[in-house]
Amino acid sequence: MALQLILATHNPGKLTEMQTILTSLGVQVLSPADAGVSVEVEETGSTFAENALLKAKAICAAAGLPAIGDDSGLCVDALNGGPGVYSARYGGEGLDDRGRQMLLLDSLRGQGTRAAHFTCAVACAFPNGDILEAEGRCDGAIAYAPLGDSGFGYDPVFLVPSLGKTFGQLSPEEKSAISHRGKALAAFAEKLGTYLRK
Ligand code: ITT
Repeated sequence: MALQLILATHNPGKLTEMQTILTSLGVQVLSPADAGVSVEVEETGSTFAENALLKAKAICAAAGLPAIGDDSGLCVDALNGGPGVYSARYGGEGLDDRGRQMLLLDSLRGQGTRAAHFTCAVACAFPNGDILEAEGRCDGAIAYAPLGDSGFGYDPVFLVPSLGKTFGQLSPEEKSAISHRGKALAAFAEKLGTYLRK
């Protein structure tokens, strides 16, 4: 029987991407709602990896099943790596995705560099205490205006220079082939394969 993993996230955009990628790798995935758990995890870590592990451990403990957490964000060179681990909270509670995109564009006005990268850390916690972790990164630049309406979060303002398109202009398959999340989950799948063969 395929391994069952709970996706420890409340973000519908992430959930869809993780579901598609992990299902294609042969993992059977459940949302926290499918597993009958709802846990609010305080993201107190100072790194993506620490926060991913906090989410995975909390859901695993609540459900008694293996759980995988994703902590990710956009790191902008001209903002000294920010908003980074604070990407979801950039600009405060009152902003939606488009509000955060516009704030980012405003804060880069007049800056010499628009270089940026996305990072994604995933951590999988098993009920026996075992942990598997992986990370992925995607380099790019911040566009001058939002383009495209695919994806979620900062996708419309994240430009992939080699494609001349933003993540918001890519299909889910095109994004996952090069994205931070696609890379982190591919690295995770390799580790999971080795772990399950042991
Ligand atoms: P969970 O903690 O419930 O998983 P969250 O949205 O709070 O959901 P994070 O703390 O990891 O998750 O914040 C990540 C933020 O970074 C997310 O809300 C987006 O704004 C942004 N982000 C991460 N991956 C992204 C992607 O692939 N495309 C666009 N924006 C992304």
